[in-house]
Amino acid sequence: MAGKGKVLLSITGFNPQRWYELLSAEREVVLEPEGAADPSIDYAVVWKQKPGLLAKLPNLKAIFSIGAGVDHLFADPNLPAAPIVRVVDENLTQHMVEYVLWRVFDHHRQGQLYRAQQTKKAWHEPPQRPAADISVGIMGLGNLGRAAAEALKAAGFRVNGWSRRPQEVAGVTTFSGDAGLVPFLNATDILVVLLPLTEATKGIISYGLLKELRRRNGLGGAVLINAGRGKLQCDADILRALDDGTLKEASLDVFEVEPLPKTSPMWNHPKVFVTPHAAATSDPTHLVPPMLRQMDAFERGEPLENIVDRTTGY
Ligand code: NDP
Ligand code: OXD
Repeated sequence: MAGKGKVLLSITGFNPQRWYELLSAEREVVLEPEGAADPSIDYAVVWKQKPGLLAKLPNLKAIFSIGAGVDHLFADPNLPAAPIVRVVDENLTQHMVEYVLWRVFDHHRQGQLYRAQQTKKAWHEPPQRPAADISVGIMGLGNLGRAAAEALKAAGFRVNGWSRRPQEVAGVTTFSGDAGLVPFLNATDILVVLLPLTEATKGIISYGLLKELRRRNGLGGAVLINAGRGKLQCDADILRALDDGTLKEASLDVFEVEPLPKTSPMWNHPKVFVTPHAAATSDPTHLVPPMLRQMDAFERGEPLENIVDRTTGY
């Protein structure tokens, strides 16, 4: 470990033990609340760190988010200027692709209806449509959105994608920017949200946006799947859209407030499928080795990879 930079580990909301064990196999690691203002700390590995914590580290060289999203970092008004590295990893991407395929297929194959029928012991076969009749639209064509789009295409769906800048994905109809949003929604039956939370995307999933989705397919209504961030959506708008038929169903992995309060009507809503921000869990077994490799490379003078652009916030 001699000559290797020291790491501060600060994880809020779940157990840091495994991260600690894997990081400390190769480097000296201090677990917050130890390490406050320690001048010998070079790197911070964080999830929802306490505001102001990182600004007190005088020699911080890089910040590693243990997730793909970095809005948790920007929630700190005193975030220091050190480069931020986010997760881009095959294992995390595979988890997200599985979640998206699972939820799209469940809505497409009417899982909610069959679960309700089963409770009533009802033997009824509703009409079935092929995947090729359904357009799935993905908001966010980044690392996760692109992989989900490719998997959905391979599964037989028509796929649309929307991003900030124009993007190309083979076999996917792409739209971009403000001008592309309504045409994208008008061509989409099942909306999958894989956007980062930024100033520009906060609250984007509004009632008005959901109204623009297409409703002419064999699903009996439009569907929303959000695995991006909860603050992209307005929970009350989604409930309104479900209750007046603007939306047929929703699968929500993320919520404006997490954990989802016990009083939320989402829990018992017959048209909502809830998962607890579990679409793609960060697994330290897969994510620590590339972090350690990046620290080693950085100390050899090589550039860091997957750095967040502070001007766009993702
Ligand atoms: P990327 O940064 O790779 O991709 C982000 C995509 O969103 C890009 O296509 C980008 O456009 C697009 N985008 C950003 N801002 C806008 C905007 N204002 N208008 C239109 N498009 C926009 O992120 P990832 O794919 O790696 O991750 C996406 C998000 O998924 C994360 O930020 C995180 O919030 C969430 N996530 C959720 C998990 C869960 O378990 N629920 C797990 C992991 C991640 P462009 O291509 O033009 O840059
Ligand atoms: C992430 C997450 O951003 O787990 O990786 O939400």
